[in-house]
Amino acid sequence: MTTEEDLVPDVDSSMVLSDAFSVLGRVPDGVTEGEVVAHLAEAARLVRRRDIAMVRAAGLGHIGGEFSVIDILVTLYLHSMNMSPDHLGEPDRDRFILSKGHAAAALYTTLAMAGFLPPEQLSTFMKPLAQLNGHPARTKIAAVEASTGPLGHGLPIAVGTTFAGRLDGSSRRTFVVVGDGELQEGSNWEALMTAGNHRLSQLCVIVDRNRLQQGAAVSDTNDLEPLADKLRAFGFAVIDLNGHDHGALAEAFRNVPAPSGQPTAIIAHTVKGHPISFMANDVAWHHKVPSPDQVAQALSELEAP
Ligand SMILES: Cc1ncc(C[n+]2csc(CCOP(=O)(O)OP(=O)(O)O)c2C)c(N)n1
Ligand SMILES: [Mg+2]
Repeated sequence: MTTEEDLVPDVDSSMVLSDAFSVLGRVPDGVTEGEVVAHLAEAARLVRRRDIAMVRAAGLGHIGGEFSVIDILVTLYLHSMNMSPDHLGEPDRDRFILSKGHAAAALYTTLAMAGFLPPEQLSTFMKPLAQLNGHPARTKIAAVEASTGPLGHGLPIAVGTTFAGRLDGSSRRTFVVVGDGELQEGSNWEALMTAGNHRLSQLCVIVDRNRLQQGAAVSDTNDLEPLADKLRAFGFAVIDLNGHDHGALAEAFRNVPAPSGQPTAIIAHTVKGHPISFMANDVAWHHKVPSPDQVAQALSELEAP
């Protein structure tokens, strides 16, 4: 079995420059629900195109878990979160933490799509001394709230962040994305217990439920089911949805905080590697680097509809 240490970077720095990147920015106010979904779908398509080129150029990345989470990230940053590049210092703005920090390239590309990073900076991903490290660092990127990468830390930080908002008397919400394999870390369950007991209604935990972790299925490693029942027992209002459905995601995020006064948990059913035919649901693509032919095929599958 291939381990992380066995991977020798196959760097192809010309790759990233060959693919154009248009910054679509936030969904404009006052548009129809259909226009919201169309804007987010186009942004997600462009983010995936850039992401695959970045992973090819850097010779490293976690493309499977990036492609499973991109629709969630794009919906949050371009539509649902009360957060804009010009007002990062605004105390009442929403907060976001990518606990599954290995999907960093997806976060950076989404930040660029939303105007939080200059798009030119994307070509520095994983380069020596670059700010765009393999895992996000809050000391290097203004829009990054917490440094993540070691699994099991982002959700506990998000609980603290939400508590701080309550103490500040702020209406801000904190969104955190955890991987399903990541949920095997015990620290998450301490954090979930705290959030439920204290009814941290401004917290929204999104589980990227792609059913795969590194090298194996979650169910074959340390199963999470019945996950929704567990989260309910910990005091959460639980929503199950398709994590690639921008409309369903936008509606779920709009309903945070839940009227019940509980924290929200969204189990976002996703497909690792979505929507690429040869990557989808294949555990090998957790951190495999595509060959030039595979990049070409993926880009052709990601042509405009
Ligand atoms: C504490 C810790 N242990 C191991 C790793 C190595 N690692 C990186 S990603 C990953 C699998 C994570 O699976 P999951 O949370 O399901 O992520 P996704 O499927 O969304 O990529 C592992 C074991 C790590 N980053 N941190
Ligand atoms: Mg997973």
